[in-house]
Amino acid sequence: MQYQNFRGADLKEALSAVKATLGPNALIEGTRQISNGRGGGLGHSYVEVTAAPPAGLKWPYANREAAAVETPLRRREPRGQSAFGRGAKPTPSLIRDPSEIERELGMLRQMLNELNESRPPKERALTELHAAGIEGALARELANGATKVARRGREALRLWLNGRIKERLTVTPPMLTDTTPRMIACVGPTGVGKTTTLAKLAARARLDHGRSVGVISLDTFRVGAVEQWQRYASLMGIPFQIASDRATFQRAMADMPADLVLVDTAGRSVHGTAWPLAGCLREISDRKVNVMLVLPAWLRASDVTRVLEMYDDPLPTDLVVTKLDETYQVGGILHAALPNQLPFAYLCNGPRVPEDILDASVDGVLDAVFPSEA
Ligand SMILES: Nc1nc2c(ncn2[C@@H]2O[C@H](COP(=O)(O)OP(=O)(O)OP(=O)(O)O)[C@@H](O)[C@H]2O)c(=O)[nH]1
Ligand SMILES: [Mg+2]
Repeated sequence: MQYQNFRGADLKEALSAVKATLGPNALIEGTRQISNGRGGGLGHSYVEVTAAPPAGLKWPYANREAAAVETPLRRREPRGQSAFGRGAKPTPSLIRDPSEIERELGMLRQMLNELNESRPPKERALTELHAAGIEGALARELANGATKVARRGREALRLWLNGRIKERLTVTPPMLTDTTPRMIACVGPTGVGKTTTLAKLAARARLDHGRSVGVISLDTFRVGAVEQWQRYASLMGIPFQIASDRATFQRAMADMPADLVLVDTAGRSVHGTAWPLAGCLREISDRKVNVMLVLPAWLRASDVTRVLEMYDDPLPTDLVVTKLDETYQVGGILHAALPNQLPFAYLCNGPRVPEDILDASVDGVLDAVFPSEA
């Protein structure tokens, strides 16, 4: 509850300040007589009333002028422990009431919305897209034609933008239930969740769908990477092989009695450095091959472009978005999907194996990238 202090020379005056601001049904929490402790002409005292608005009355209350009598309390002192009442200096508190912070955020949001409403319609569309992390040429492309709908208000504009994104989103058909022999390789920067995603897929394919699954790791660089897979493989009861180049990859494949082969790779830090995956995949002709580019949900548009330049051989066929649980601004990943018509395959919203993974759906991606505020 939002308490305020009101002062007056006497109780009547303090109560009329309460009434002017919070109305006749204000909830009175307490009254105090406060004096500076001096007598005679130096003496000074007043009455302070602590009150809260009645249920249903929302800030900024009825009367702004009267509300200026006293600023709202930052944090209520426990009853009878007011430092001010004991004559000591009140100590400013660093702990703020969460409901107060929420209210201030709501006001800021409203102010920004009002500010946005006063902008030209096309700019309003761009502001909405930028707020979602969609930038530059892609934002301009999506905002094209927004002028008319933007005049119908923010909700209509957001709905329209949602539709514009939806038109261009694609998803990969489910792979784990499809019994076609397949190889799925995960590529992407270091630490984005390639190994974790493949472990989730291995567990799902093996345990939920009873598929025959095997894993080959081309990551012989990261300390502990091999041991991590050995542990996963023995827990799931699936074969695991290590390879470092085309020849060892071929040998590993020859020893791999599995319909679904998952290939783990190391993150690539410099473009042009030795990258065995492309050579390894060229040998594969007897199964479908998916090269899934793994991107964290919080990657910004400019970094997405840089990553795409690094991972151009083999060209990715699908996208996996990880770490959706770590951010609210997810639009950057559309910069990988839309311009390149890359379908989304999986969405990962946590590190737990195998729980935190979902088959991607158009609505799932939209909901993450451009959530409806209705
Ligand atoms: N919060 C969260 N953490 C994740 C998610 N996916 C993976 N992680 C965590 O991210 C960290 C890195 O995951 P890895 O799977 O090792 O990433 P990687 O891409 O294989 O990393 P390198 O092999 O070093 O290139 C681990 O601590 C994972 O538990 C996710 O969706 N959400
Ligand atoms: Mg890894």
